[in-house]
Amino acid sequence: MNIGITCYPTVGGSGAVATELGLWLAGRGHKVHFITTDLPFRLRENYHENVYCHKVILQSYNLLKNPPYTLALAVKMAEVAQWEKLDLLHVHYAIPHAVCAFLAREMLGGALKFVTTLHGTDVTLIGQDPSYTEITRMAIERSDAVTAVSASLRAETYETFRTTRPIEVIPNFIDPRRFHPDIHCDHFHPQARDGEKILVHASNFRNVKKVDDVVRIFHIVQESIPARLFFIGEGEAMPLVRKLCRDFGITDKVEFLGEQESVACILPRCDLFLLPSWLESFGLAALEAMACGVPVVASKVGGLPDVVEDGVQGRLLRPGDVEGMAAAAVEILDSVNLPRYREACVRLSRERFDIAKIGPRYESLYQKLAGKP
Ligand code: GMT
Repeated sequence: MNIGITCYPTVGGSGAVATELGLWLAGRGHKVHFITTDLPFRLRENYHENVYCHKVILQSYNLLKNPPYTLALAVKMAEVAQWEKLDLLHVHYAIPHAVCAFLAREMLGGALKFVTTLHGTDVTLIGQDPSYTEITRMAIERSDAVTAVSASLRAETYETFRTTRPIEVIPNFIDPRRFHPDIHCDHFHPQARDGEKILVHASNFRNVKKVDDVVRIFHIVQESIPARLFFIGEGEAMPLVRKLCRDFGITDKVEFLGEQESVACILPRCDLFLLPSWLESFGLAALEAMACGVPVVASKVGGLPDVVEDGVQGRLLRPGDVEGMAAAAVEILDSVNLPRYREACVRLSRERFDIAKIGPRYESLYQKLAGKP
């Protein structure tokens, strides 16, 4: 099949899912056309057979304050659909991508099918802003198929948008050939010093991730065991995070690695992943850590209970319960417990979330929509 994919190319879970899925589909022999403003971040490393990238060019004019992304993307979608004879278009993150796909289909007189995958804040945060609710509801209802990454996100979509549109839950996934505990990378991978345990957090540092609590948790943990904290990513919460590290006097124990192309090279060296978010529709970053044998301490919110079984691959606590999360971290990092947690993480990620099991669900949805066997 010829499959179009639109996602945000910047660092983020929805872009990671879109790109990993595209690579898997390309490996299955489909022609995959990314339609984005930039190369998606996980595509930047190599040349990939069957993968094509169509860049959306944003023209700016004096009259306009911002270049109209939505229109430029819709036009590009229609153009690529026609030229490349797309069987369908799969858009990741409803705002504004589902609206753009709807416009593209209108431009083509209905000759384009599109699937919308809901990822998280497109429903739980931005979608609930009254300025966007109605248009997002329209785009969801007019999609040819809608998927959500967790049952909790599906339930919230029904509640927020009062839609009766069938929504299929297709969970996120990992490729165990890329995310596993024994990966050996040639390039930079920081190490622990003198038997320290490594705690890690990776995200786009938006306020919803509650990264300041990562610092608070780490501050308590390092008082009882030798430990280091790795931060992977960048974003709006960074100034507060750095300030807290200074206030606690722990800057020498915290490494800011910034945005990294290959988290799969860093995670296997870590001992515990912290994700104390306010909201998390799935928690792909936690799943990727688990696939690398790293247990998780996270908030009991959204889709995280589907990814982490409390007490088995890690612990889930109330968001904001810094002391509880720190105590859970110390318990997991105890050398008597850690191997059991590590082993459970790898097992569950492979049993339930291997792309070889999840990818075919998207593939059969596409086949049904495109009317192709
Ligand atoms: O944070 C977002 O909503 C954006 C999105 C992204 O692109 O980073 O993250 C969401 O989608 C991921 C992939 O499906 C999920 O793993 C994240 O849990 C989800 N984030 C939230 O719900 C906060």
